[in-house]
Amino acid sequence: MSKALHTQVGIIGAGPAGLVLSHLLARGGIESVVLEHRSRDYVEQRVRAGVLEQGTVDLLDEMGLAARLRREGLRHHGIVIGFDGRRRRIPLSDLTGRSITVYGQQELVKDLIAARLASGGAIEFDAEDVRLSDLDMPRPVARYRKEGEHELRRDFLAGCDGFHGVSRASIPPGALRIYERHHPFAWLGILAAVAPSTDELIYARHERGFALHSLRSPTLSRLYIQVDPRAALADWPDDRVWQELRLRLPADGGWTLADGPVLEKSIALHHSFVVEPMQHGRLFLAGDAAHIVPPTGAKGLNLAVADVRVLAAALTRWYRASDAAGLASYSERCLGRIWRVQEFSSWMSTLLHRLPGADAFDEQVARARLEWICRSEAEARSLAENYVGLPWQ
Ligand code: RFL
Ligand code: PHB
Repeated sequence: MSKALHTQVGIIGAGPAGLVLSHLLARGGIESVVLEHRSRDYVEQRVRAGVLEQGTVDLLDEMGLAARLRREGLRHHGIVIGFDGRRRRIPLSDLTGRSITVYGQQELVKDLIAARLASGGAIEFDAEDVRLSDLDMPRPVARYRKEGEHELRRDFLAGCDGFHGVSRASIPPGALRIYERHHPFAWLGILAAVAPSTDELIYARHERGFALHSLRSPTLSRLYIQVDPRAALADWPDDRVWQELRLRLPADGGWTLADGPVLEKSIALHHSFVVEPMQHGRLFLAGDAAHIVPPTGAKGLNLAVADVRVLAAALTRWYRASDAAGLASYSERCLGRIWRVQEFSSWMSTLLHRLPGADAFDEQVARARLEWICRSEAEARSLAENYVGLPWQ
């Protein structure tokens, strides 16, 4: 028999991790409230990820949350690797039987918010100055300000508030082990109102640096170039970005890149980070609050969803059967996948970026490595398996 289900879980952050968790908990009959310090409009407009693994899409489908994603998302069966001025295709679906879907993170966030509110779920936007305490107590506390001071006492708190959130920062520093690496490059990303010049993502290595042509819809393109981590947006007027993309993306077979108005432009530093354990008392960390990967493998959002899938199952077990085993092993279960993805993301980054100080020798070795991946089915399959996503455990 399930216990009486009062509002049990406080979730900090209405990003993919927090929102998917609130849906998964609702499915298990567990009530939650999400505290988000930004406005609804802000979180729905924030441009970020684009690639969803098949496992992520299947989970959303199973939960009845993928209707628009299925209609508007672009299902891809391969990616293109560019080097030496040529394009080579990695046939993801032929190699793995699985696919990826390109769908903007902000579109997914819109869908998750709308569905949660439509089913009576509680999301408090504009919840300012969130503070967490009593993490070791049976009922930890989240306080916040929104037209006055509020206090939430819940059975559990889920810290889904991203890398800069308050959750991880509320844990006494000595209680966590941090693993971290700052990479010597960044991505300048643009969202442009122009039909994509490609049907599949192009990841290009070039001696001037990495470039990526991604997509959002039949009329929207998403593109990235590797820039110096000290670069400022002012250094990169739109014309310069398009010119650099043209130099770095392979133009074999007379291929050309169409440009158009730039709707958004931002710079993201590359950072790898893992915190262990992903729990302190009754606070559980999930998604970017617990780990960051460089975006080259397109994994951050997918990892966030994988975490909350494990957390929701553990919490459901606790409420349904008074069984704490799932909660006790939450961190360990998640960390296996996280470290695998860290390795893959670092490997993809090293494969495709030009490191500062790299010389002609490094370029030749990188070329040979890419050539081998495109020639050896075993190498290509390894890339494809990791890229489409590991099966759930
Ligand atoms: P989020 O999305 O950062 O959401 C956290 C939420 O918490 C709120 N928040 C707070 N709320 C209350 N109180 C506080 N003190 C708070 N502090 C923060 C924030 O406003 C926000 O709403 O974390 P989450 O949910 O863990 O999701 C992680 C993903 O957003 C992230 O990993 C991905 O965007 C990474 N990523 C990609 N992942 C993929 O799986 N596929 C991709 O193709 C992909 N491309 C990317 C990416 C990340 C990028 N950047 C910007 C680093 C491309 C780029 C360029
Ligand atoms: C994106 O479309 O935003 C995107 C695609 C692939 C990546 C990272 C980001 O590796």
